[in-house]
Amino acid sequence: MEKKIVLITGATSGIGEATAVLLAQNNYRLILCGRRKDRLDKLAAKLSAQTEIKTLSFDVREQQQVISSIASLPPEWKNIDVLINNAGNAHGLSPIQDGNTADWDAMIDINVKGLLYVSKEIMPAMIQRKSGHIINIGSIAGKEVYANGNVYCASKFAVDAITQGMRIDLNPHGIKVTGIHPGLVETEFSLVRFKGDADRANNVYKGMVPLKGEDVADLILFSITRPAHVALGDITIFPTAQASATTVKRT
Ligand code: NDP
Ligand code: 8X3
Repeated sequence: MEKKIVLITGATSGIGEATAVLLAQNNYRLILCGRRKDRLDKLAAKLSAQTEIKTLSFDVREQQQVISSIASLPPEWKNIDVLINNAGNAHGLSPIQDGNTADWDAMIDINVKGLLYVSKEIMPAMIQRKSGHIINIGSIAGKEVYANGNVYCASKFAVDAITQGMRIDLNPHGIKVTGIHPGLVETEFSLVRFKGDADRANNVYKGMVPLKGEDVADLILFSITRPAHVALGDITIFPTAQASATTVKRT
């Protein structure tokens, strides 16, 4: 059987990178995306012994970059079977009245509009072929609002709504849509949220064992390997120490 093609956004770090590594081991052809070209090149060099890799370096906020990058794929890479909308981050953690508008713009532009821009370029070919699978990485922050999470939570609630909307609108076209909503995963996420403050970032995972990117990658692999008639809808994944956005057992 022909190898499936998977496009992963945010493949330069964390959940996206772990997913790229796992899917390369499982015989998928990969299109790896992110802004940091040096990291994409390094990852492609590491994985190309296992599978065929393409890299696309673009900013999901810039619709023209998204359009031209995806249009630049050669014909043999255009039939994307699985789209993993993973690129995203939190920027800041403050009461809404103290929020930084540049952070608000970043979260809405990347987590929401970026996901839409990428999906818009990939859905038409899936619709034409009457098959495909879109995985949107939401968050527990898209299920529960927590103190100071305000706009990040709003962006992930939007991802949840878009995921549900995609599932309904793409249903006539035979396309699966899965929302994966992780709790605490130790990646570069907190370092980005706290603008490089490593002490503050490490504190998020203090006294508990968080998920690793690999744990979410496992779930993604499980989701895309179900039989044709089985579609996973929404899945929340927590570390064992976590029971809700704010209930975390720490030693
Ligand atoms: P990381 O910071 O480790 O990875 C974020 C990825 O997103 C990077 O590859 C980054 O690539 C990419 N990205 C960020 N901004 C842009 C942009 N403007 N254009 C293109 N790519 C971009 O974090 P995670 O792996 O943890 O995050 C992945 C997803 O998981 C996010 O959507 C996040 O919200 C979600 N999530 C994370 C949780 C956690 O606790 N870590 C929990 C729940 C959900 P580059 O900088 O090279 O562009
Ligand atoms: C990331 C999980 O709880 O830090 O989406 O918002 S949380």
